[in-house]
Amino acid sequence: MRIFTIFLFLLNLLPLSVFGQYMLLEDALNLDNGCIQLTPDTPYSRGIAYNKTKLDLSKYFEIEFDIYLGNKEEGADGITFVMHNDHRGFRAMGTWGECMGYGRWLREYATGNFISPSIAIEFDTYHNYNQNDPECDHVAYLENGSNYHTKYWNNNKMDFDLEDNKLHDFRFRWNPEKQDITVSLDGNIVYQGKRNLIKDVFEGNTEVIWGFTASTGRASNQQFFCLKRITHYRVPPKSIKNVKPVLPNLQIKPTDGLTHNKAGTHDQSAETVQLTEIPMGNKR
Ligand SMILES: [Ca+2]
Ligand SMILES: [Ca+2]
Repeated sequence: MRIFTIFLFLLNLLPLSVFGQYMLLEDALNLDNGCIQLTPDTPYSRGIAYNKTKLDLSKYFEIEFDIYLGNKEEGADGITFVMHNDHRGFRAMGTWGECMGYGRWLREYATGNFISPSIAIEFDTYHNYNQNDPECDHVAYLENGSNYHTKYWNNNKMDFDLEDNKLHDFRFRWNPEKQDITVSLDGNIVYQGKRNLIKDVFEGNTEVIWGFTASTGRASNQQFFCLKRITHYRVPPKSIKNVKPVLPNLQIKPTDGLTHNKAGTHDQSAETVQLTEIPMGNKR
């Protein structure tokens, strides 16, 4: 019985150790608390961290992280969560500054430095005209190395601020059967979309590299992320409400003095998403 218990314990630990390894590029580095810093609070920084284990898009999965966007409201530029199949593999990176290490300066640039094919969720903390950004911090869905977006989520608050010196709970959920993407931040659903990722984005490939990118420009902030949980299912669960983590939460030591934006807010029952639209080419 005891041996069986130890076996179960090891079975639980194995996937976390597999998912705990990251390839770090440029300014990214390991912090003492088990989190990974993407950029220091220094201008013109760029950091990228890719998990060494690819994600299988033919399976249901949910990933949960804490992200930290800094402590200066006037800072920049933000973090993206990225999944890609770029030919540069674990060396792929995008442009610095407003491109957050993911995208390019203008969506018309075919020759710029960007990650593609890919999808990304951006947590954008700086207003940039060329990317059609609203004037407040926001979350948006991106594809194929373009930071330009026409919709965003800011909780309907024009003073929405992610650089509040707090950890923010971020979840990304993929349901391959329904082809649904669901993203939540601090318990709010901030993006929902239907997309045949394997066929329409990743050119038939089911395995993708994934991780985080971030950069700074003239303005900066410290930016980092911490893995909390990865849940993989061979069969999609019948109801989101019934999803229980297969793996235990990875214990991280909280960074000194940091608290969650909304501690313990994990209620996924609210299924409404309020996206705000900025028409393409909008002049402000
Ligand atoms: Ca801000
Ligand atoms: Ca921006």
